[in-house]
Amino acid sequence: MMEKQAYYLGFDLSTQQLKCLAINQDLKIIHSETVEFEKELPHYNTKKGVYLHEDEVASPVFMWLEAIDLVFMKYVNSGFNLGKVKAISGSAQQHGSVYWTTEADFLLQSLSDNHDKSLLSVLAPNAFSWELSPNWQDHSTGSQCTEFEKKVGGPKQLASLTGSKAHYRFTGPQIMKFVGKNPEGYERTKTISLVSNFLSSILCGKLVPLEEADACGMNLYDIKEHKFDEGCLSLIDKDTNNIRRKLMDPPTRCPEPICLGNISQYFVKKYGFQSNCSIYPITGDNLATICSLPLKTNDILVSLGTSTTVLLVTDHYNPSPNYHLFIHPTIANNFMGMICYCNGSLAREEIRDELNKSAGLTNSSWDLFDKAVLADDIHTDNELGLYFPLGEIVPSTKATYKRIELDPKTKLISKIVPKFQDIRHDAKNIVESQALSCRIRIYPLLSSDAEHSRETSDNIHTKVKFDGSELPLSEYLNKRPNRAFFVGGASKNDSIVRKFAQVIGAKEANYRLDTPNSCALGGCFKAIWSHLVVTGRIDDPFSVYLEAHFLWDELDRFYEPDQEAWEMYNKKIEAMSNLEALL
Ligand code: XUL
Repeated sequence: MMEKQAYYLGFDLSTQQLKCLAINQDLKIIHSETVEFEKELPHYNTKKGVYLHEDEVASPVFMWLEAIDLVFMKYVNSGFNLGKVKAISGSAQQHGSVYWTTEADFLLQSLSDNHDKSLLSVLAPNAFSWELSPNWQDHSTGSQCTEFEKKVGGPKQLASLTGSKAHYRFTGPQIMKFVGKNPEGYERTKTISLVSNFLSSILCGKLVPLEEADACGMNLYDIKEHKFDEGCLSLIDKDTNNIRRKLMDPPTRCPEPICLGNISQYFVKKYGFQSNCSIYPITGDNLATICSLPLKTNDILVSLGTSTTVLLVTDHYNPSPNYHLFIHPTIANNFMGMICYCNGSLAREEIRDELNKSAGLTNSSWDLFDKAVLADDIHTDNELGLYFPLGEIVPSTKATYKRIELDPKTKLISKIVPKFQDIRHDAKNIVESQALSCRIRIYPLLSSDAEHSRETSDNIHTKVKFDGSELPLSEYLNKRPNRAFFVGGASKNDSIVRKFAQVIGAKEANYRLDTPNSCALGGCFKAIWSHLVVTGRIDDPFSVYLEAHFLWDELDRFYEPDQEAWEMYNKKIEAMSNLEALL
């Protein structure tokens, strides 16, 4: 059957590598190729894909051009028939910007007649007004961030307008810094793209607009009005029409599957694509990650890596300086919430190592740690600990450790203690408090129709405060996510993921998945769904399509919701608020 021959590609242009993943029409991964920047393109002399000068971090754009040719070359060399690819989308590291000259569009279009050359040789000499792209790890825009917040009345106002308070890495402050440092460079810049529409522009062989969801990572986009904010734009350029033109305003709206065009003849002639292979807007990596799983409103995704990141889908726009909100790339009238923590696996590993050391072990086995976390005879009901070997974002604090004991009756702090009975208690307490922190901070993001559970009369008047906002405790007992999806290294660890699932308390199901492909796979799903809608084969919304066609067998449904276990942690919320107040 014709349909059986259809392939879809999803790119992931991340900090350290360019990946290109292929799926077939059954959503099965059939091929993958990767270019690792530091290893395979060593002549750029990057460290893990970036240049680092004090607090400035940037990537060479030319390296990305070489990587794009190289990844397609690898596909061809593997015998993969790129002629069967119907559509391409993908993901890119967020916030980075690329600066193009007036000649760029002509040079991109001239690629069609230059398939015997490389992208680098056609574009590098004259298409870019700056050969670098600021990276999300950059920390050099402190003064610009201050200006952004001042302009709109403070961090809260900026978050309310753009979905986030000012962040060093966000594109608005980064462009403002570029203009200040290099006014001639800005003058020579005709167009500024994000990394996402840099990649789609190369694939299309013409400059294509920003993608709206990724544009929410700029501190420039008014989320409610779906347009750039004049005040924020004016910080970059008093002539706001000028900067607006450079940003190719307006961005492509989400979640409409808008086809940006067909793939450039350069790739058709050089690598064997069909001329009608369609390119769909590429989005940011976190946004693509939520498209890689069948997440719907009030579902959450917890990434248990070096740091912990919580992503969730909500139809409730409740912005705050403590987290991020982006327009959802594929689900209408929904947003992606993102909460970032610094302390994740490193903090847990510290306790694991101490525990092993105390038992005379020198290895890094998780056995003792796991046993302690799940042990019924280690009682932590009246204990709570915060373990921040690194400074933390939420709650905002410098590196610190704090342990408290609770009064068994009131469940309020009875005393601060230097340590617990033994390190096994720390193992249990660190996982419990990390999970409890996620649970508390997810709450304000969930939509108002999330499940309402029973309210007990004794908590109606109790107020708790987290990250500067005070709410009745009962509010925290009202809402629960529907489903929780756990990914990242520690999702393999039964005890950690089980405890997280128990404390967070998703009401329908808990799944886990160990995949290095989330971002690229989200791109593949965006490509296939967009293409099927645009060509009139389906008219399902993205979430309906993915729910029906997702390969559920690849997920591990591991812990069935347990109301009682969830309720147990209700009793610790007030103490957690008091403990954080001590920081
Ligand atoms: C998100 C962020 C990072 C990059 C990584 O705000 O800065 O996740 O997108 O590629």
